[in-house]
Amino acid sequence: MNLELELKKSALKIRGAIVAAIAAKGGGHIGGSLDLAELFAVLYDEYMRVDPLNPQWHERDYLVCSKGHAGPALYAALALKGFFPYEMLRTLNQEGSMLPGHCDRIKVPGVDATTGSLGQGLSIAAGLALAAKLSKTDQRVFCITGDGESAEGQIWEAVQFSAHYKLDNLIVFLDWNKMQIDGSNDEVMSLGDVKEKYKAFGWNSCLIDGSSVTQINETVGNAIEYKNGKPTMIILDTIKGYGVSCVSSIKNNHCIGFSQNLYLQAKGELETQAEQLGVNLKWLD
Ligand SMILES: Cc1ncc(C[n+]2csc(CCOP(=O)(O)OP(=O)(O)O)c2C)c(N)n1
Ligand SMILES: [Mg+2]
Repeated sequence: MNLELELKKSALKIRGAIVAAIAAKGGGHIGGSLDLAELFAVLYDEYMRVDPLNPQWHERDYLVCSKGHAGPALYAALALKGFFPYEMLRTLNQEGSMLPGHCDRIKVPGVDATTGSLGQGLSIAAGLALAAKLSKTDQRVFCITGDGESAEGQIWEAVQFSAHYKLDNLIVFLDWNKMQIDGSNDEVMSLGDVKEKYKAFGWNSCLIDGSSVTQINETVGNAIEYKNGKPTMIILDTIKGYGVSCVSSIKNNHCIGFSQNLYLQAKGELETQAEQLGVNLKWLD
């Protein structure tokens, strides 16, 4: 089996599901969802020890999507893994749906933390990681943060806490897409040398290409194996809206309306990629 190809196929399916769900709603948080497709593909195909038939399994690994507006990406990955029927994605963020726009632990099978109020998820993840240590389980906790989100002071409290408690079962990703809701990070709140900042806080820290399934796969594998008493930060160099050029070329693609025209362009692009990789994408129209 060609692992790289299989992971690329999974990422493409996730991207297709994100576009399908957001198009069904007529718009949503697409930019910061699309750029996480490779990460979700690697995590759910290779590392997350979870059971779609028993989402509350006590010994599962946890994933906290601290940038809760990437709910569409997490839901896409969960639907493709069989946590709930793919067709449910059609109801994303609609009245009465069990799939709210932001990640919801109560309503959505497989979601481990309710997020959307930025800055809080890393604290939840650190608590879960400490609990796993105290319970002497080998559970791993993954957490996804945003670069704009990193302006929240609570992030840095949790960073300090995680180093203090030597949470080497905690692996955190930073979606470094350089953009937030109102513009670039450099305009709104510069992150500076974030890799060095994490090191200075006592973490392992590295920067990789967030669009490379191979780099993500190798780095996560190494982070799981490497136990030096420190939590790990993996900074993902990404492009907001990555993989669908008619979206990534929109200057502010944070949360956009999805016209039929834009949908058809996005679908066309993804279908071309699907043909190249030999994947069947499922649309919801
Ligand atoms: C505490 C809090 N403040 C403000 C917001 C509004 N908000 C939603 S998304 C967002 C930008 C987040 O930027 P980033 O973390 O870079 O995520 P990306 O847009 O790149 O996915 C903001 C400010 C929020 N959800 N929570
Ligand atoms: Mg960002």
